[in-house]
Amino acid sequence: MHDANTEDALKPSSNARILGILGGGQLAYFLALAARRLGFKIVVLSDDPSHLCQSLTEEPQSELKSSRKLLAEACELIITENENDVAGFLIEISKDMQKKLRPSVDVLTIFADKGRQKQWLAANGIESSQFEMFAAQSQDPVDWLKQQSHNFPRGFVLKWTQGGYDGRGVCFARSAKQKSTERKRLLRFMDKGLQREGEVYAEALVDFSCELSLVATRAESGQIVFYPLVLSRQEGGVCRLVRGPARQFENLQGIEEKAREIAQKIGKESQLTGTYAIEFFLLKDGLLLVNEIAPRVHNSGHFSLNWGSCSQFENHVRAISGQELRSPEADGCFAMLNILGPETYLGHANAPSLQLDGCTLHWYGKSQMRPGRKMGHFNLVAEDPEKLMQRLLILENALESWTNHYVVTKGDANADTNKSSRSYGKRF
Ligand code: AIR
Repeated sequence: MHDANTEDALKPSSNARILGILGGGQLAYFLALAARRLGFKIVVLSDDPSHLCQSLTEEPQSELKSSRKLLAEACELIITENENDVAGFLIEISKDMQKKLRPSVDVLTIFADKGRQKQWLAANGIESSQFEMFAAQSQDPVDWLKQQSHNFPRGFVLKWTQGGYDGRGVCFARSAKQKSTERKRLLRFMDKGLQREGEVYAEALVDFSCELSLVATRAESGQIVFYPLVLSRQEGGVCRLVRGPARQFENLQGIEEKAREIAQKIGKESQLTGTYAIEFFLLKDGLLLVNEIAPRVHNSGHFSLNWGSCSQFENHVRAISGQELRSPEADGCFAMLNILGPETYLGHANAPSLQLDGCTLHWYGKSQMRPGRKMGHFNLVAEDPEKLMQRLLILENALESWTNHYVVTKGDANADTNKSSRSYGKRF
């Protein structure tokens, strides 16, 4: 990824503080860009030599390149863009070096593991859906699955505690009565999760009226700023669209206040430093359940790159480096539409081109497009929800044409183009 307009004139001074970022995807890129603006030098602790932050990092000496441990030594502070790498990284580095991590190792240990996260929520009296851990040492998986059908007669979701994101590591068991093929599918999923050195749990399928997300940033001093509560639409476990502030689109009396209270409690009880995101289910009776917490910047906060005075990325860097946070409030409303690889295409892709008022494209420049892969996103702003929805319709149509081009380009007569375009053709 290279954004010539924003990266220019960002050369840090020779004695600048060095910030290490664990991971090198789009979240790392936006973090690196914000940190460079705040005067940091960036070192990316990624095993991927073609990570997305190359234009923003200091070229490390070649002997350092091979070792994340050596790179980490050079950093004053270390942040992570992606909890999947955390456990392995902690093993690589000394206890002393672990002190450089923000949020702290204790916080990452709770929230980087979805099972621990559920247990922590329950222990702290924060409502989330019911769940049951699978004890691989002592329980038979078939018996356990049968038991879950009784525990959750309306269906359940199996989740890996580690290694899941963007729809990976999640498996729906919709029918309580498992036929043998269904059971095999669930057992295969459990097996894969256990092979990843994590655990597996079942959680109740929730009949929600909508999905909401709240991004907040907490400083070490306890100062906290909230981004507006947003409505999110997930497709196949992947975030597709975010709209906000949610209160401008739906009648959600008291819900934003409740979400902020929960966020405040999570931040305070865990002593979390930095930006974090909480995904919620809003039930039909008005109950707000925490779905998942990400102890980092999040896709549902990408709108803040073009709405408000301080992005989730900048506030994250401010928080972890002891700077005062900036309030992100602004007028108007916004949407964020993810650009996902279509189901039938694998290969190179060019950015979509579109001229639309209030619309900004963020194209990540990934070398390969894969089904469901996040290739970029559009941010859209408007004065009011009506105007926003008009623009969103135009944007959505443009994205559908772009997607169809890749479906057709593949030249596969059997490609299920209808299926692919249908998933892009949803109206919001
Ligand atoms: N990411 C991390 N957790 C969830 C998401 N979406 C971001 C991170 C990570 C990148 O997605 O920035 O590095 C991985 O994207 P991909 O397309 O390589 O799987």
